[in-house]
Amino acid sequence: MTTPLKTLTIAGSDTSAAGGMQADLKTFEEFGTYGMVALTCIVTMDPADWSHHVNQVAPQILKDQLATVFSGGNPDAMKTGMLGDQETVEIAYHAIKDHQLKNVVIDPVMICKGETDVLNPDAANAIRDLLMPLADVTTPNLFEAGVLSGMGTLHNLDEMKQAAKKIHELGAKNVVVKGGKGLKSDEAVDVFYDGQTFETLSAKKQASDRNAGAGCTFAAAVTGGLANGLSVSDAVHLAKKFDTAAIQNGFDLNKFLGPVFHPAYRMENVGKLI
Ligand code: PXL
Repeated sequence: MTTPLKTLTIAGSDTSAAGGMQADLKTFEEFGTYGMVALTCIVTMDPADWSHHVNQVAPQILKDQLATVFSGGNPDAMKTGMLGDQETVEIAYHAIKDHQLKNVVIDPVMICKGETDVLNPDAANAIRDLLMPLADVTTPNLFEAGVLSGMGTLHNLDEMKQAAKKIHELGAKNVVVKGGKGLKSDEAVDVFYDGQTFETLSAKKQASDRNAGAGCTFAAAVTGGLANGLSVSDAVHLAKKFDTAAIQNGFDLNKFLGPVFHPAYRMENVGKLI
C-alpha cells in the first residue's frame, strides 16, 4: 500500500461550506491528497439575515488538534485560513516554525465575503509580523493586500503590484494578490510576484456573484499543487484554472449565498464519475 501525500489546513469552519476548512478539505481531496484540519473557529450564519457569528475554538483544543495531526509526521504542504484572534495566529506560527513545515501557504483571511466588519486588528498585525516571514506563498485579496502593505484601498493593477512588492518585503517568498471582481475591468485579474517578476493571471468575470469560497479554494488548490511537487508558478496557474471552473459552476445555496462548486474542474476534465 502506498502512503498518500498529506495536506493540512489550520482554518475555521465556514458552516455554509463554501469557504473555510470545508473548501480546503474538498479541494485537497481533488488534488489526490489526504487532507487534514486543525480547526480554529466555527462560523455560523443567521438564516434571517446571513450575519456571521465567529465562535473561537479554545487555544488548548487547537494545540491538542495540532499534536494529533503531527503524530503522523509533517504534511507535504499546508495552509492557514481564518485564524480569528492573535493567540490563534501565534499558535499557527509555532506549529509552522517548530515543525519546520514546508510548502506553507498563508491565506491571510481578515474578512468574510459580504461582511463589512473588519477583522481583529491584533490578529491582522500578528499575521503580518509572524506569518508573512514563514510564507512560501501568500494569497491576500485586495482588501487584505491593502492592510498588509499599509497602502489601504487598492484601485488598479499598478497599486496591486506595489502592494505585492511590499508584502514580499515582509518576508513572503511569493505573493498572489487576488483582484478577483474587485477592479473595474471585464477581467478578474490577479497579480503573481515571486520577488523578481510580475505576472498577471486573468479570467473573464462571471456575470453572477456565485463565488463564495473562491478565495479559500484558490489557496487550497495552490497547497494541493505544491503537495504534488509542482513549482509555485505551476501551482498558482493550475489553482487559477481550478478556481475559475469552481466559480463558473457556482450555484444558489439559499437566497443569500452562492457558493463555488469545488469538484467542477475534475468534472469538466474527466467527465462525471457516474
Ligand atoms: O471566505 C472566507 C472565510 C474563511 N473561513 C471561514 C469563513 C469564511 C467566510 O465566511 O467562515 C471559516
